[in-house]
Amino acid sequence: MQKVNTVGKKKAAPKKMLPGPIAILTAEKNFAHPWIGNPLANRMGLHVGRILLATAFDRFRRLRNIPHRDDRVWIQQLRRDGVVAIPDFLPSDEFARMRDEIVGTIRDSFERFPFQENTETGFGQRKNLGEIGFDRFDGGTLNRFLSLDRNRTPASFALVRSKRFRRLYKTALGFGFNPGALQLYYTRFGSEANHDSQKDFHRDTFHPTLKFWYFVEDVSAEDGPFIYVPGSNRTSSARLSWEHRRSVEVSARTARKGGAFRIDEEELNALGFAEPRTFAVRGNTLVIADTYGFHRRGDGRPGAERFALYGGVRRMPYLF
Ligand SMILES: O=C(O)CCC(=O)C(=O)O
Ligand SMILES: [Fe+2]
Repeated sequence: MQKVNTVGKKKAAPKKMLPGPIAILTAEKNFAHPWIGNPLANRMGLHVGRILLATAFDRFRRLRNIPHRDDRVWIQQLRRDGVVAIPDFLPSDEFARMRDEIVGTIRDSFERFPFQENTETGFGQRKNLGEIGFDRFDGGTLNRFLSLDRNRTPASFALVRSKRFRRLYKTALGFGFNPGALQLYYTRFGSEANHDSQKDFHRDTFHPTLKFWYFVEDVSAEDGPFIYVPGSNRTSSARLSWEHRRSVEVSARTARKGGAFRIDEEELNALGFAEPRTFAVRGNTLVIADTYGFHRRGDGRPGAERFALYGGVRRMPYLF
């Protein structure tokens, strides 16, 4: 019989937060921070002010980062909708190499670090996998991140340093990025008996920022595709009122403060957005999303898998 290991129950140590008011000028989003989550300051519009200032910085960054003509349609779509899917991103021979490397490296990692059932609820703690990466659960969903390495993953290592990729991602992000922050990303869906809160609509943070997934295997509707509400990256007055209401509510709480606000579908409708778009995509598709817009992880059947090259570079809101 197969032995099922379990990840321990211990909660992750809270991330260190910058002390004092300086945090207001950083990407800090956690309302547990005494300044960020100050109830009076938020009633008076601190949170909304941070959003408006971040939006102004973003506008300026866009003006400075004019897309190359080959990237223009994608960047325009990304800026307008907050999301874009670029199909057939690589020529077929390069794609085949990437797929073999990414799927192979991820499968090999399970030889060395087998799948372990999870007993924690919510956003789990990181579990290191030697020098190669780490696992983290969202409820029943396993996220495995593996670092890129010149020898172990030469094709991925080279892709994220290639001229075309760097140009596209830099223009999208608004400034240079550290390719060392990009990883292989494997997602394995589990049972909803242990709810995955990434499957609830939310926005990650209060300012425009990007994540990308270059999927190397098809992601069907049953494989838990990424879902995004087009246009929800834009800051309307209705959105600002919602943000204000939520900031006041979250500041008043004593627990579960966080900073990645959840939203239900009724509220999304009330904000007047278009229908959410589901990114069931073919392998060789690059999906880029501004996760200030509302999104969620689709409902994958248990055992469904996604294989991707991934970047979640959190942009500093008040830098050019
Ligand atoms: O895995 C996904 O499809 C999206 C999860 C998510 O919400 C995120 O990465 O911010
Ligand atoms: Fe998210």
